[in-house]
Amino acid sequence: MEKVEKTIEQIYEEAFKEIKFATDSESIKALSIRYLGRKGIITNFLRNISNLPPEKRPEVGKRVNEVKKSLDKAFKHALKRLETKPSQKDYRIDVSLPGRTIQQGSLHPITQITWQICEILEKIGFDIAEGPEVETDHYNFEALNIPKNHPARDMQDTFYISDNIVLRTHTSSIQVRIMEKLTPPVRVIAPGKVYRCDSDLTHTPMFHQVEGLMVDEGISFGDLKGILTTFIHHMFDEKTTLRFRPSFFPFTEPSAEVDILCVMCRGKGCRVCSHTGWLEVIGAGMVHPAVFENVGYDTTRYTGLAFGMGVERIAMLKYGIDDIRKFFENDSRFLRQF
Ligand code: 2NL
Repeated sequence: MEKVEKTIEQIYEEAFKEIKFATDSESIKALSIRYLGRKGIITNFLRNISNLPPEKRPEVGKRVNEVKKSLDKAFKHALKRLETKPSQKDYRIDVSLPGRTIQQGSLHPITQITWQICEILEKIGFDIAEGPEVETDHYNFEALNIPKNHPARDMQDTFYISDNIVLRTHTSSIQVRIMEKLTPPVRVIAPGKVYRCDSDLTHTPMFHQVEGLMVDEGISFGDLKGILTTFIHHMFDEKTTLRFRPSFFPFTEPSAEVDILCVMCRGKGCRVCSHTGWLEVIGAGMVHPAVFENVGYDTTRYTGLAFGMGVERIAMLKYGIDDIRKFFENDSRFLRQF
């Protein structure tokens, strides 16, 4: 008896499982016949009840009828569900869905500003030169009149590969290579990545520079002022005036820091210009005779002007960005804006 009752429960459970896993109405119909048909499993069960002891028959009969009713209901339900759900082969294309787009890339803001700087200087007559980022002590320091005990050589500022090999700390090294190869007149700009062991709100270990060099007979500080004034007026606007302040670089004499009228407050004083009204953007000067000696140029015949600027600094001023690290986080929400 116990066995018979367990079996009807097992059949009940199995039937439900089969209904659940059926994927089309045809298999539901087949299942329905297999369980509830004239020669079906449940029908057979009812027929065999006469083999049970008489006192058990009403109880088991009642249960089998319940199962029968329940399964009948489940088959009908499953049929309805499967007949309204489209099968794999006739899914329709939803023409109202928005299309899948691919994100379009663009030039990095630093690349854009580098190209803009180069374009202006090319129009003034400079050629573009490139060179290695891993340099020898000779090209990065020695030829540029930076003596062995100069602070710019400190382990803190320079990334040393070995005793004699460094990551270039400025793109002047490119210009030294050019001077060793060519005789004046020389007019080159040297854009590129440079490396210094430094990191905070305004410094990253890698940044970009554009340097300029012009060597010929009769090049004067007046030429330097004219070129940089024209450059700034094109890079910003004509109202952006310049101020040349005496300074020092080992590779130029005389040397100057070039300030421009603050592009944010126009000289009134603000947070960006530290309330001075001026922004330091370019270092410049007349090429030091020692540099010419090092590359074999006749110092009695030639003079030269040189200047250097940080691209990130120009980009920050042009776009009003106050943290240099934004350029290198590669957050597409930031980069998309340029
Ligand atoms: C700065 C200063 C400067 C130069 C770069 C230069 C190159 C040669 C010879 C002489 Cl081959 N000078 N470059 C000169 C003065 C300043 O850059 O503050 N840069 C971000």
